[in-house]
Amino acid sequence: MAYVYDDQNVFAKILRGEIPCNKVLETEHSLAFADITPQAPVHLLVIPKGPYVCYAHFAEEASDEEIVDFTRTVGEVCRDAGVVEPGYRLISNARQHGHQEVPHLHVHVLGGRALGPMLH
Ligand code: DGP
Repeated sequence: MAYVYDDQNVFAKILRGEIPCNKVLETEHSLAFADITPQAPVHLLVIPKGPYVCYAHFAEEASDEEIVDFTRTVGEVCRDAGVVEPGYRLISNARQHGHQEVPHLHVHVLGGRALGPMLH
């Protein structure tokens, strides 16, 4: 599938330093920061630095090094945020039916309260 990446999306601007973010962790290939509209006491976003629209795009085109870095960063963010126990939720909304608002792959890390059943 041909993925089209819009480099004017807000996370691309954060990566270029054009708009600020509350950074919690940065690695060679990934960045984690606080969501601007938190839905839970812990609501962080983890993004790869590369120009990937969604998870399927990332899995198809990213290098093994980027994928390992991103996967480990998500885990490290959960650990550092203190949500591994009693638990957390990872969400990655993708494209139209997934209600993705920012077209740069991101994983939401939610925790700090009981989250209830899965979304609609
Ligand atoms: P979604 O694409 O629907 O999975 O969610 C995008 C999330 O990005 C949403 O929870 C709000 C967050 N967000 C949007 N704009 C900004 C921003 O400028 N800074 C930060 N930190 N988060 C943002």
